[in-house]
Amino acid sequence: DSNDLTDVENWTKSNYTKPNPEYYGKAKGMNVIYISMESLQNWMINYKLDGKEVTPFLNKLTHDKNTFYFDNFFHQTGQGKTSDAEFMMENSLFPLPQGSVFSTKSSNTYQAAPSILDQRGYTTAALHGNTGSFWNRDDMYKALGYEKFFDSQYYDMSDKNVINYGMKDKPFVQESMPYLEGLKQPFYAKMIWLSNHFPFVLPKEDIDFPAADTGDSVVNRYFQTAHYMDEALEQFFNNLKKDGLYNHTIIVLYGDHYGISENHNKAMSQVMGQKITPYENAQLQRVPLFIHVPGVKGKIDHTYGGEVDVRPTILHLLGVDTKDYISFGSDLLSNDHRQIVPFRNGDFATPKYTQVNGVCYQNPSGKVAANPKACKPYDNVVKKELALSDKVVYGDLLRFYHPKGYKPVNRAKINYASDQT
Ligand code: GP9
Ligand code: MN
Repeated sequence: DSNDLTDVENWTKSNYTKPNPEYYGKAKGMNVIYISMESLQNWMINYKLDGKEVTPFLNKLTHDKNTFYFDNFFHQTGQGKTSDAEFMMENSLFPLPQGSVFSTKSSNTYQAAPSILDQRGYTTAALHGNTGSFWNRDDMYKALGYEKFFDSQYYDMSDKNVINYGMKDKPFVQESMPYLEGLKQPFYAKMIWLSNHFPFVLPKEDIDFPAADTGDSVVNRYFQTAHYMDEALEQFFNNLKKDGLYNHTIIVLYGDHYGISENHNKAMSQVMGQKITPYENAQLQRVPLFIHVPGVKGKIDHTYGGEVDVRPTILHLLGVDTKDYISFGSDLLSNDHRQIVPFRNGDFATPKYTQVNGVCYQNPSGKVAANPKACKPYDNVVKKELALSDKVVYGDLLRFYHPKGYKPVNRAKINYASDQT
């Protein structure tokens, strides 16, 4: 009801983080490309298997002069996995405590990043080498305001190009280039990559890295698919440099969620060289976030944050203030950024503490906090945020909310059939 919306408005207004003037609008008018790096966890960055870097391209990118690399960034997904990550990145709302928000709440009103930018003259497109109805994307993307969706109908899905859930990353990159290059600029595009997906299988001819030797074949193969994705990322960056898009495009790379579940703790303890306790498992929920911004000096940034924080970060770089939009995240580059990272189950991470299954641990020792109340203030914030975000989604509250100058998405005008474009 309208009281709920008032609570939500009050909460997000009082938690608004002012943009950092050093970065605000520094990428105004640039294109944006998001890449969902399937299942990539942050411990892979700079990890060496038998002395060999698994992700040499990304490792180099951590030091790129125009790139921000966030190494305390966590996924916040629930059962909706990849789609939950997409939901947070573009709405700055949390996904649902059960089930997939993409599957069950696509008829809601949203004020997602694509629709916000569409109204500022951006072309918006999603690219994914799998059936468009997976995770109900073909319906949800309309609600988010995507004008175009290049799904499997647009790709050559013959056997040589496909493994597991869909297109292998390298042919996906090659076939996506003409679609990206064909978009009227400025554009906002997101690509959902697939090869590094559980159970991490690749055809022999694509394997270019040794498997690990942990006795757990899933964990062993994870290094091979991650390496393959890293090579495809390098090809993609080279393509963007060749076609000239690189110099005026923000590129956001993020790991959507964990790849290795707790069922593999035994192998993971060998990989990490330590026992995987519940505390350690929570630390492993870090996923990499890279933001390449042409002309802006980047850095390795240790700020704590999560997927819900990305929308205000990117919009502020583009010079779009977010104070009129309902957001549960806060700009990672702002000096006022709130370093409390809620997990979807109500636990959380902050620079000082990690709460797991309701137990408060001290960082980085992982010892139970001496003061049993130490986590309580954060716990209150986290519970409140999740509850308010759930009210927005379950109550479809954004249909009653009218941001200044924002025109609602007109779904009837959107058609993703390949014979329509
Ligand atoms: C499938 C891809 C993988 O289209 O998004 O989904 P996941 O299982 O990671 O959610
Ligand atoms: Mn995924």
